[in-house]
Amino acid sequence: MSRLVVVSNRVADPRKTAAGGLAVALADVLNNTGGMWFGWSGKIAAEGEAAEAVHSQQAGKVKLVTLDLTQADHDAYYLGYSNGVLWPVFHYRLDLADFDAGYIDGYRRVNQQFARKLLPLLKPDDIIWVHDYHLIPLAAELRALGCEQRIGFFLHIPLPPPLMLAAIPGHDWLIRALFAYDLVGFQSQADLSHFARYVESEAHAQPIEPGRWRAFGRTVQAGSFPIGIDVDEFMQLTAAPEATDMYERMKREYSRRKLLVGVDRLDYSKGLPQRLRAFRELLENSPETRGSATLVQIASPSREDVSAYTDLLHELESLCGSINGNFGELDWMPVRYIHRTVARARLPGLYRASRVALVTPLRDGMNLVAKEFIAAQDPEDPGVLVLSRFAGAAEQLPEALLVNPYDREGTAAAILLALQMPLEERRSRHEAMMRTLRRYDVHWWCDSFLAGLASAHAEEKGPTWLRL
Ligand code: GDG
Repeated sequence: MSRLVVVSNRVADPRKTAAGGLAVALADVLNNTGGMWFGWSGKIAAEGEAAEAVHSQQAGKVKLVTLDLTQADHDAYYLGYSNGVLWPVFHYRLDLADFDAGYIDGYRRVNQQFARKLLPLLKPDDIIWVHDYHLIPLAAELRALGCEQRIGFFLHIPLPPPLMLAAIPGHDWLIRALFAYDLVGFQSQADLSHFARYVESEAHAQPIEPGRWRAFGRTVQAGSFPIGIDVDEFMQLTAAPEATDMYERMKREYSRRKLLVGVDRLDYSKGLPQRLRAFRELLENSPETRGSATLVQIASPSREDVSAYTDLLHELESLCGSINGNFGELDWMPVRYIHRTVARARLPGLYRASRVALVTPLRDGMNLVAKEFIAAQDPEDPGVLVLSRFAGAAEQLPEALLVNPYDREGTAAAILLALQMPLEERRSRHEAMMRTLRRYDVHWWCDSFLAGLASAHAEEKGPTWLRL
């Protein structure tokens, strides 16, 4: 069996659990198959020291290989281009993008550095799976160095419509680079259709058959592979002592209340201020919820070195303060806002103790919290998922209460419906969503992507890629 080489911006030890979609999703897969995981160490090389060395470490069956970045490369590649351009634009936030011309050079430089360091570590029949927006040009850089192995790419975040993509200076270069992969995977049909429209209209690619295009002397296959969770593992985690302890404590503490839960990285794509305003609207217009509905909002710290996040942090603190100030009673606080990471083992207990989950991103590739919440429920008395129609998960979970997070009144009305939903309806919606979660779990995601990659034709390698 071919060795799997995973490449992503950050590398996580698959034996440990961590906050963050990719680490959670890949841990299991890598553990079971063995292989290599290559990426940035998270460290900045000391001033004047070239970031040339690679660090290698064995984690069970998996080899972890990392490299350091210089401060300048980190600033341009990570903060600048990845998180200052691609993250906002791909989440439809052109207003937050900083198109500083220097960033794209740093982005390309780091991708070249990754390619140079990875190439000598590869075996001829390796299968390489590159993850996410930080590394879009990696295959093109590897091909330019003569790499002929199969390479797949999965985009964890959404792909915006063609005209929005076209706002990025150098967008043609970026999308052309995707043609160096044998298979490109997206989270949803919507993202795939944006790709199809872009390559046909902007790159004049020729459709060969559904999901297959030819341009720049190469053929690329693309498909929708919605990421799932490990349902069995999450259910086991739900039944484990830490989660049951958490569940019991929350049930005891909130025995007279109805608990709502939100668990997100603190990020503007997650729609947190809009969610809090919808919750305030609920308290204002549905007095029966006062003294009862309690929102526990976990906002785990993330990328706080990016300036847009500081504004968001202040906005959230001020919104929570004003809701609690205006509606709180001596014995009831409407919002519990926690700006810390909660231990993963405790999360399922929190989910299970909650009647409603608010998963209301303005745009999200998939959103695994929605799936974790469903998996943690008691099937006999399950909670209700209020889900943004702009999360990739909405395509798969029509049985959730789908909302437009920009519509404050509509979202508040859906939250009320969720709080009042009869048991029978809660059960039938939950049952339908569990069927989907089981069928399209993380193993399905991994197996179907890798099967697609194995059957994708690696055609016309080489010279075309010498000039990107
Ligand atoms: C990207 C895409 C896509 C959150 N807070 C805590 C915590 N978490 C865990 C959750 C969940 C994960 O982090 C978050 O995953 P999401 O899918 O919601 O979102 P992103 O981090 O933005 O991930 C996303 C994903 O990639 C996978 O492809 O779904 O659309 O944006 O697992 O449980 N975990 C712990 N403490 C916390 O406070 N332990």
